[in-house]
Amino acid sequence: MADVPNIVVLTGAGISAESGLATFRGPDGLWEGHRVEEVATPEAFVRDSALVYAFYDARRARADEVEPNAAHNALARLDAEWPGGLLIVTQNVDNLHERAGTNRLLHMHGELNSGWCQACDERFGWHGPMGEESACPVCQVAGRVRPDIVWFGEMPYEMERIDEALMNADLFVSIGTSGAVYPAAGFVQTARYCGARTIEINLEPSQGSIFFDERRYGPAATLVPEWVE
Ligand code: BV8
Repeated sequence: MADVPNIVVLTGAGISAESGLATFRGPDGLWEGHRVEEVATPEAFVRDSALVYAFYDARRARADEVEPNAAHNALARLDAEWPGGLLIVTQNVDNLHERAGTNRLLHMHGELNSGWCQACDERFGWHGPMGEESACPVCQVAGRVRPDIVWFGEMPYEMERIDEALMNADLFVSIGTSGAVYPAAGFVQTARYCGARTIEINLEPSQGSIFFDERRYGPAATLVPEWVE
């Protein structure tokens, strides 16, 4: 529909904070003393796979204990009702957007509830703990299953699809992200360069706040429903 604006929304850990999931770089941002950049890497997985498996097991279990909040629910309403183009790109690996009912969704950094077999290269749903003894449900090989998560130094998923959406966006809204991690942190510049209006909704100014036309600071569970309405 030509006259209805196309929207791209980027979400980060801040949208899940009010559901009770820890963010990466806030006061609670360390996991057992480790920064996410130290644990979420292929090198860390080779060096100490038990630590990396435990990191994701803990987050997978925690994500199952919490519920989507008003911000996730507002985006699901937008998804259901918006007649124009809409793509919600999340950096988050939890499934709170899906559980709120959002369909036009893309996990650019992978998902906690997905596994990836390094023997047969298949991906599949995964629930519960994952470890060195885990067997691939497709090829049955044990000991080659890893979290289906995009680690630092790895290429995020579906970048062509994201770039296409950013180039066609009339509105780009960033919610709950510090703007610390690329390429996600550069999306606002691409959208702006291609003519989109840009809005930042966050608890505090992100590292890219200067690139936004409009900035709304406060909790996502309050500000996102206000923006969607
Ligand atoms: C790649 C999965 C290339 C893991 C993640 C130097 C300069 C520039 C770039 C680089 C560089 N050195 C290295 C790089 C590249 C690197 C990068 O950007 N590093 C950073 C640290 C400098 N990027 C990569 O490696 C990426 N890949 O570049 O590949 C390539 C090219 C060709 C071929 C192959 C490869 C891959 C990056 C993906 C890494 N994986 N996640 C996991 O989740 O375990 S990133 C990780 O950080 C999470 O996914 C998280 O989503 C992401 C970003 O964090 P945020 O979501 O923003 O969370 P954060 O805690 O930081 O902020 C939360 C915000 O919410 C805060 O601002 C806070 O104020 C706000 N908030 C809190 N509460 C609320 C709230 N807001 C509203 N309401 C609230 N209640």
